Amino acid sequence: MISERIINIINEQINREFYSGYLYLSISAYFREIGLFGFAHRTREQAAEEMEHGMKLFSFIIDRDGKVELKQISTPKFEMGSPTEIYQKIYEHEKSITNAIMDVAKYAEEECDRTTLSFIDWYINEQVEEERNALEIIKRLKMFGEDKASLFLIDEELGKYSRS
Ligand code: OFO
Repeated sequence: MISERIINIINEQINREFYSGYLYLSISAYFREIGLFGFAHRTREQAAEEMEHGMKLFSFIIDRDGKVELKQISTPKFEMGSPTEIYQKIYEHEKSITNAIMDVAKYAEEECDRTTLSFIDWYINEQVEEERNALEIIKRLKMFGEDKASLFLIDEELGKYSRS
């Protein structure tokens, strides 16, 4: 039997994942607006991934016979800047998501809820990848700079990203 406390924190996490989707979508729209189509593609794909993360949590609550509560999704308050600045903020955001996932694991541990622990493991591993992805882009932007030629090449590469 899954506790109310765990259901509540997972419902919060559904909201965070969909908010992440909104955040990436807003960034994607901005990149598109300024002509960085590869960056726009990469962040749009990330938005789709975040929606999938939210849906996975949604299904978990249903599978455990819990009550799904869909909370209001806030408008992303995100000041756009240079690609490096944007990716720094993305990295900070992903770290905050990792902390939230760790809280789910902590609650599950406290309650010896093995089912939730095993389920949330996937998210813990996923967050390693999400933080790494943001960091790698930051490192490349810092290494090669943000002049037009470098941005063009990084943009081309990000445009080839595929989730499969
Ligand atoms: Fe980018 O985070 Fe989902 O889990």
